[in-house]
Amino acid sequence: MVNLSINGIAVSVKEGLTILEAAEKLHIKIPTLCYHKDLCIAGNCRVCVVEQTGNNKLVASCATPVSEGMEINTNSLKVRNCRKHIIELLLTEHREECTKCYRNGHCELQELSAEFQITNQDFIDLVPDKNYTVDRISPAIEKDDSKCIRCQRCVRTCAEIQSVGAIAVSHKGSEMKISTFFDRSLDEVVCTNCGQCIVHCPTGALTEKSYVEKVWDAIADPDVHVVVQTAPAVRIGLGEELGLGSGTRVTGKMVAALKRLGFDSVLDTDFTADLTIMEEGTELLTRLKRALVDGDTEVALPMATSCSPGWVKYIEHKYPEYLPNLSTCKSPQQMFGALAKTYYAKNIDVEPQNIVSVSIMPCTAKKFEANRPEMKDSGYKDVDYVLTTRELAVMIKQAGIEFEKLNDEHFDSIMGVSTGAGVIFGVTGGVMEAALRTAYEIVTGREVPFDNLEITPVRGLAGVKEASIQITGTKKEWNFLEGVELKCAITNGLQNAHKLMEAIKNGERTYHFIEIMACPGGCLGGGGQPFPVDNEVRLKRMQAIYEEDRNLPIRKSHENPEIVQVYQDFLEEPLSHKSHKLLHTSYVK
Ligand code: HC0
Repeated sequence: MVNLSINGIAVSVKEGLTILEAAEKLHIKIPTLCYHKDLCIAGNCRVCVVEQTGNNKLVASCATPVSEGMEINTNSLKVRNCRKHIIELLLTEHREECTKCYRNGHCELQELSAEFQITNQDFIDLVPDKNYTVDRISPAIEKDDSKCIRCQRCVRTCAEIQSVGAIAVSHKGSEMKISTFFDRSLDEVVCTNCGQCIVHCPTGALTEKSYVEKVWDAIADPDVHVVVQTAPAVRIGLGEELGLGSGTRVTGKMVAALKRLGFDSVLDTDFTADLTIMEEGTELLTRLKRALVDGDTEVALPMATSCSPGWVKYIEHKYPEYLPNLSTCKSPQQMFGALAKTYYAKNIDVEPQNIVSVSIMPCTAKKFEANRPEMKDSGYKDVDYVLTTRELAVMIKQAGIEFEKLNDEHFDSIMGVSTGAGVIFGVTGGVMEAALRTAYEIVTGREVPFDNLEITPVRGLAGVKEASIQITGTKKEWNFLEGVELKCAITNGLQNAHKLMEAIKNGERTYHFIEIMACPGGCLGGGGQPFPVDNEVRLKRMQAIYEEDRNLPIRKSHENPEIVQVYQDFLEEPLSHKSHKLLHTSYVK
């Protein structure tokens, strides 16, 4: 242990901690900008300076380890003046259009300048003299260099968490900027649209492309029927964005709010998550049969999940030779879109061209996915507009809805009933767990032999998880699986996906089925979820998802009555001709 004093208070902390972390133990808050718990230390903004009494040195508290006998002052006159000047200097390079900025009210720089009462400008404003780039080409992410304070949180996120490297530092000194390959648009480089740069950016330099106005226009149009679907992780993120605390479950209030906003049908992506289990599970069993019975050496195993559009883009860029391993299933968002303009349209007797299909997602890559050329199998654009959890919160506030006072309401039917298996899609390991709940019962004809249906090896925030299931007592038609040890792996965050893919490529690991989600923690940690985020927040959201599952009356996809109905009335059976046309696709880079 190391003994030191901070602001005259003695504290004893573990060796290796930084001054910032030691101060946290005393509940002393030191302001930060470039620092983020998810990322390696950069120490480049210096906002966290503190004074080391004795030698009167100013040091960056995020980057300085504690040492025995250290005496630190976090609030001396020298510290306050220095911090204030740093903030003022950052503001000279930052286009201050707070009232017009997407991050107005959620900007860390704005918060600091309010705290330090920066009311005058002692330094020359550099913004008008600089030739800043504003990139609005991508359907998912906008990058405005005039708001950038060069803290490099986005660069570290893209490299460390996602192993993508779409953005990097270019130039030096006052010319230094955050750029892309040859300064091209994010739409033209290896960006996966995951939006992790957005949730880690302290200002409005990186934001999602907003479609809020388009959706308001559609709602106001009497000639169209606006259908909305809500992703699993939105129901445990929306309350947080509206001030209810991390991990608050607000499914019923969310539905009530969507109805008050004027959506004509309020439906659930979790319904098509259940449908994905039927289609993807059947696809996996078909692949296994081809490999194990027919001896087909061409069959691509392990089969990989395909519902995370950030992961799909990653595999296209980084491992194109593994594209055949991707399940051919579209994501639940896109399955929903294709059904909304076919099955659902017919059911409510509305012409598909008069349906506007909106989805609320915790994810920015879903905006990109909806715009992919592959996603028009209904004959129309399957999903017209994608809003993030944050954008939905904006609409709720604009409409003057007192969210916390709303009474719970139910999703409309059909395509509004879902199961616990559908909801756990929103957490890393959830697709795997949902698939195993169903596959086991189909193959053996017996109830899943796990307490409470909870398959714990696939749960948790670890980067790479493995599970294997010994299949015994199969039904006659599945006896080729008797005794087979089904090997699975689960990852979250693209850096972990990279590790897993390398292990597979090098022959170090073999699996039958892998689940990969692009964002840390899975969709609950998506790029469209509330700021700020770290593992503590992700854990609360994860517990909320599992609580949601435990509280649902049906917890296995194949038992969803609306899934049974959609096959009876429309799709016939998993992997049918109609399913193939509407629910499956292939990605060619
Ligand atoms: Fe997800 Fe999804 S679970 S990707 O993370 O599979 O975004 O929440 O909506 O589509 O269902 C995100 C979340 C979804 C889809 C579902 C899947």
